[in-house]
Amino acid sequence: MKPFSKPIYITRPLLPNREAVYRKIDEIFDSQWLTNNGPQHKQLEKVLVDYLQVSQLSLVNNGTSALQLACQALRLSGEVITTPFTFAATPHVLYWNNIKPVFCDIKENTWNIDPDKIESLITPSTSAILPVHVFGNPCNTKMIKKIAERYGLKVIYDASHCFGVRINGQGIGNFGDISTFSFHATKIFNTIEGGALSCNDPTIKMRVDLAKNFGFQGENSVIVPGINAKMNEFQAAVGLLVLNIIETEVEKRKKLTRLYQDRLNEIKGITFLDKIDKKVDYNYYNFVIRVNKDNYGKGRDELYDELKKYNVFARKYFYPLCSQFQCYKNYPSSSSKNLPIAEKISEDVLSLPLYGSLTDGYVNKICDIIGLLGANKLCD
Ligand code: T4K
Repeated sequence: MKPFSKPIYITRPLLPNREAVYRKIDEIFDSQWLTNNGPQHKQLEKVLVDYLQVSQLSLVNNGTSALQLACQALRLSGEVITTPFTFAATPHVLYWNNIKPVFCDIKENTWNIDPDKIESLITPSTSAILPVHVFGNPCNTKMIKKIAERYGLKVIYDASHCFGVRINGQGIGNFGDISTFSFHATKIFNTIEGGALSCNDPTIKMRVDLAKNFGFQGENSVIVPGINAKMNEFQAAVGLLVLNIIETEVEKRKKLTRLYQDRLNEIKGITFLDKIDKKVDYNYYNFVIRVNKDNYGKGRDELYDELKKYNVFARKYFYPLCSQFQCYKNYPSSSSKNLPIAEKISEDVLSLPLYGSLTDGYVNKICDIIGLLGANKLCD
């Protein structure tokens, strides 16, 4: 089979209509208001409260800042229990807040933090749990809430992958003390770079809004040692336009996901998370497979390398585990003994290209290639 004539990346940004962007730029130029809570920012904040069905929301300049500010607003310290199967930003923000990340293993069937393993990691220094809704699959929020209440811990959900996801019709940003979102170009909803925090408590929102603007309250008073984490007007304007086309994008990705699932079901040794929990409205942000070397005939790394020869640039999210990074690998919680499932999953998973402008034809060809590389082993 011939390689694709151009590179097929893991994702492509969801871009709004170019003319609509030009009109927004005109609006911004006319207003001469470029950042610091301008009209585009105010409008995006307002419409996202409705879209995400949350009571309080603050926009910020990226998802990493959202996590940083969440730790500050909740006054976290000591140790925070989190997952090693996530993007580097999740444990790094703890480190930057002088908090020690404590890594907890994940569940084999969800790839999210395993609530049954959290309690044994709690010490007198633990101040919070920081779970990640990995790849848009919601964590077990009920069990995590129970544990947090029992031990008086805060909960921050890293919902970077979860824009628009709902559980039983309830927006994902309603769980825990704070949820954080990333609006990076590679996410399903983007503001080029950007992010947000949602919460139920207006006092927390007030703390975040102060902290993201140097701690200023009015012109002459600084009441906390804040930072600059503001979203500018151009980013907010792009967000407003992207929001108009997000539903169509989700539908397109859903159809492509179903096609991937139908096709890959035929191939021995390739599995994936089903995303068929009836209680959940998914956003189909990405599509990730798990490769079983014995059954498929090749391991994940070989498949990744071979796909490149066909111009398909899959990604090994999340490998290596955060617990294997140089800066964290000597922590007691990073030991292989503590993280057997996470270590296995991170060696087996591969994210495949998924974005609305990908065609059925491309997905079919990617599946044909995967079938071919697995030595034509079809399911019985
Ligand atoms: N928490 C979690 C769980 C996260 O996953 C992330 C970010 C964060 C927190 C932090 O949020 P931010 O501070 O980033 O808002 C990408 C993204 O940069 C990162 O946002 C994301 N997670 C992570 C999972 O993926 P890279 O370094 O792998 O991206 P990169 O530049 O290799 O791009 C991937 C592919 O996307 C490219 O091969 C091609 C395509 N692409 C990318 C960009 C930037 C485009 O087609 N156009 C583009 O403009 O981290």
